[in-house]
Amino acid sequence: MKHYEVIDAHAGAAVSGAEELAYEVLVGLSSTPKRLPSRYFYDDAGSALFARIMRLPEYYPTDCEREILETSGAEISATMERPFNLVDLGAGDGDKTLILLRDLVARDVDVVYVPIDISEGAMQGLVARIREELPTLQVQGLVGEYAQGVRWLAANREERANLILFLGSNVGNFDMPSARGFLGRLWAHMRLDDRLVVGFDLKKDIEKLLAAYNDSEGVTAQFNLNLLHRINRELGADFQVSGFRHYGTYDVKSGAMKSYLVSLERQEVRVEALERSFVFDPWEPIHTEYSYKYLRSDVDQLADDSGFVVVARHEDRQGWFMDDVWKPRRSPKLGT
Ligand code: AVJ
Repeated sequence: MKHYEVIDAHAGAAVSGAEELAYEVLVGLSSTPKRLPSRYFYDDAGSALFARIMRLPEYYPTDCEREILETSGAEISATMERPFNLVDLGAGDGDKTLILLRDLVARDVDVVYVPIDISEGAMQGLVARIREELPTLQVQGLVGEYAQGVRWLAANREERANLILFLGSNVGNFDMPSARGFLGRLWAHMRLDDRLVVGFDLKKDIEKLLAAYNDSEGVTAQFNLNLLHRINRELGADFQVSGFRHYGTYDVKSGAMKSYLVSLERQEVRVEALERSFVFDPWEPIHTEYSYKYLRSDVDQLADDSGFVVVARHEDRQGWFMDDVWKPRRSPKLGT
């Protein structure tokens, strides 16, 4: 295996990235209420904005998870037999994973780092940073969606065990049925000696949640609005981005932070790639993101329902965030 290979997992796919985005925009903007999928936040510009969000004082999840990994990272990687792969789903800038990687390299553990991210720019940045900081570490970066990460697991099952990271409460973007569906698919492709680390943002003071998703510098607003810039760029649309406002709200019943883009006026937006227009009424919302918050009992239930046993649970001092270590609950008769 080459040291710094970056594979474009979308190459050779039946449908191009632009066609998929066009399809999602067609379906989402034709729906009532209108919606757009949050995974399209993460083009190179959006990933750079999210890296800024992670450094905002109000965005507590990153600080909490960093504290957890600094305190318990060695214990988490010690759950693995060696050698192993560290598979990082939605690695982003890899800043938090580097806490684990520095420790593994210092202890000379035989580990291959497999970051997976949909932003090519984020992946190039991450690989360059590792080359600089940890030049002996083997890295195989994949540019693609989570599904490509699952495919990678399936294709490499015979090789080594995997410590799979799904950090940052990325799982919170899924509603409950989709979370069970995705984790269940991971379960089906895991070896019995694989371990999954899932980051969950816990339910807390609603004022803290609202501040984290409506930051005072307006970076989260830019991040949300970038979705419209992206559709303008990639699909030849003519969204007047200044005619929309970011709105982040907490839904107590479902336990989710929900992000919207609200149209401030009546407008008609042409999407050239779709050869059609969409009308927005004044104050009409587009729902763009869920970020679910969990009770510890919700997490127990989710693990059980998607085929896992909780083997360890690590929280920050404030009890705001938690990294859970799960193993697949499955008879060896089903295969390793
Ligand atoms: C990267 C999905 C975990 O939901 O908290 C941050 C993205 N959105 N601020 C989250 C996000 C608005 C973030 N995740």
